Amino acid sequence: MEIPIQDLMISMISAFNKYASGDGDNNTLNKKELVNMACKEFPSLEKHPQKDKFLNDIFKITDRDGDNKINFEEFMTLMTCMTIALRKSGTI
Ligand SMILES: [Ca+2]
Ligand SMILES: [Ca+2]
Repeated sequence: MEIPIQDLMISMISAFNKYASGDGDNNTLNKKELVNMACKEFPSLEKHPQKDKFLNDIFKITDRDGDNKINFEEFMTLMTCMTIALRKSGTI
């Protein structure tokens, strides 16, 4: 099924807004919000043998400016890297 790219972009923005709004700051994901997003959107993570360490590492790598929050630009960089990795893996 073809999904227009514009719809995918809107979905990314909606997902970020949804998960970022867990605390008082709607413009960033804190670690808990990122973990919540990852577990809900990527259910296969539950089977990861080192899920907590993996998610901690992802948070550290994604937080490029080191302010302990993930802004939308950092979130999109993560999504881009994951999409490239998924394509490289050959599973799609
Ligand atoms: Ca937030
Ligand atoms: Ca940051």
